[in-house]
Formats: sequence, structure tokens, C-alpha cells
Amino acid sequence: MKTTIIIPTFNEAENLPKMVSALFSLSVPDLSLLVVDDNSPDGTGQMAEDFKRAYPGKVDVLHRAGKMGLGTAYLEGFKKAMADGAEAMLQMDCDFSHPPEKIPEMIQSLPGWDGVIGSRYIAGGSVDKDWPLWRKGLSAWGNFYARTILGLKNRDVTGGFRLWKRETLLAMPLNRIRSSGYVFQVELCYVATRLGLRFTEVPIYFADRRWGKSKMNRRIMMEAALRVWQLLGAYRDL
Ligand SMILES: Nc1nc2c(ncn2[C@@H]2O[C@H](COP(=O)(O)OP(=O)(O)OP(=O)(O)O)[C@@H](O)[C@H]2O)c(=O)[nH]1
Ligand SMILES: [Mg+2]
Repeated sequence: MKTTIIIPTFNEAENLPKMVSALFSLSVPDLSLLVVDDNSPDGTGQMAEDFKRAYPGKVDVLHRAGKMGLGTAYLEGFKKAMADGAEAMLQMDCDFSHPPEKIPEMIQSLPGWDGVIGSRYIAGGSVDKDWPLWRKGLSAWGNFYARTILGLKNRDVTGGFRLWKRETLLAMPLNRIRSSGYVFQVELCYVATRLGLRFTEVPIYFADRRWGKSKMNRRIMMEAALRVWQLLGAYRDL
């Protein structure tokens, strides 16, 4: 199965080389990487070009003019990966919060399901053990908030470590997705659930980023809090 890992990047120069070697040391056949870089000032995009040359046919890069958010980065990434023939697409962050070593298990779990969620909130999954209580609480609260308002059955609906079958993404009206920050993950999950698509969850340990800076900010959090309510009205027809 031709599997493309899509990684959006903004200033991940410290993480990208480590990520590329972690991914290509996995024993997964037919794996390729698509980096979607938003003109990172730290040169991540150029670095990705260098990897593209070093791993011909295995690494590709989509360059965008500036920081335009996670949501559109993934939508453009999905489109390109599908045009290039991907049969499955995996979303993940570049900061090692999503453990690359879980990818084989996610791929093995895919048959019989429309997608696989790398999950912090099922038995065996967890968030960084060194996070202060408020941070653990905020993460759990955000997930509970979205699940409850939208009536979602999956346990981790805010995480961004997910494997999709090509057919699943093709069945979804991706041109209607409007979220820009990480609430994009909730919107995808909600649309898929409205369509009756089904996901299995594989437990992951979500470690805090060790290198580079977080892109989380108050605007992205506000967007998430409000957007969840908007979603209720936006997809009544599905
Ligand atoms: N292309 C692109 N990538 C982005 C953008 N914002 C974040 N990213 C990438 O998306 C992934 C997740 O971003 P993080 O900064 O880790 O955000 P987060 O995981 O929500 O926050 P932390 O828990 O603090 O790490 C990383 O690979 C980022 O480089 C963006 O606007 N454009
Ligand atoms: Mg992160």
C-alpha cells in the first residue's frame, strides 16, 4: 500500500532531519514523505528540498508563500498526495509528539476501518508525564468539550496523528473545511462521523516537543472554542 506521510512544517529545522531518519528507518514498505512548508524563516523548506534530492521519489515538498495554518496545509497536502497516487495518508506533527514507531501498528490496523487515530485517550495512551496538571487538564478538557458538543464517539478527536484511506478522504467534502488552526482535526473527525465513517484507535504516548518552538497561541485556541459550535450548524445536510 503506497503510504504518504504528510508533515506540515513551520520552523522545524531542528526536528526535520531527525524525523526523516526516524521515518525511513521504519520497516514499512512503500513509504514516502510530503513536507508542506510555509516559507519557514529558519530554512526548513530548503532543508526539505535537500532531502528531496537525497531520497529521490521518497521525499517531496510543497512550498507555500507564508504561514497559512495547519488546516490548509493538510488540505493541499492531501490533494497532492492523492494526485501522486497515495493509497493511504498519514498526518503527523514534526516535533516528535507523535511517535514514529507507532506507524507500523497504525498501518496494520487499517484494514476493515476507514481510518486509524493515534490516541492519547484510550487504555494504554497518555500525554507527557512531565506536563503540569493544568496542561494535562487543558488537553483533556479540550477533547471532552469537542466530543460532547459534537456527540463524537471516538476518544481522541483533537489529536493530529491519523491515518486515512484514500477512499475515505475522497468521500469527504474537503472543499468545505474552513478551520485553520488545530481545530481542523476536530472538523475532519466531525465530518467523517456525520458521513458514518468509522475509525479504530491505537494508543500513543504524546510527548511534549523537545526541540523548536510551539506554534500554539491564543488566537488558535479561540478559533477552536468557537468553531466547535459553528460546526454543529455547518454540516446539517450530511
Ligand atoms: N505548514 C504549516 N505548518 C504548521 C503551521 N502551524 C504549525 N505547523 C506545524 O504543525 C505541527 C504542529 O505544530 P505545533 O507547534 O507542534 O503545535 P501543537 O502541537 O499544537 O503545539 P505544542 O503542543 O505546543 O507542540 C508542527 O509540525 C508545526 O511545524 C502552519 O501555519 N503552517
Ligand atoms: Mg506539537
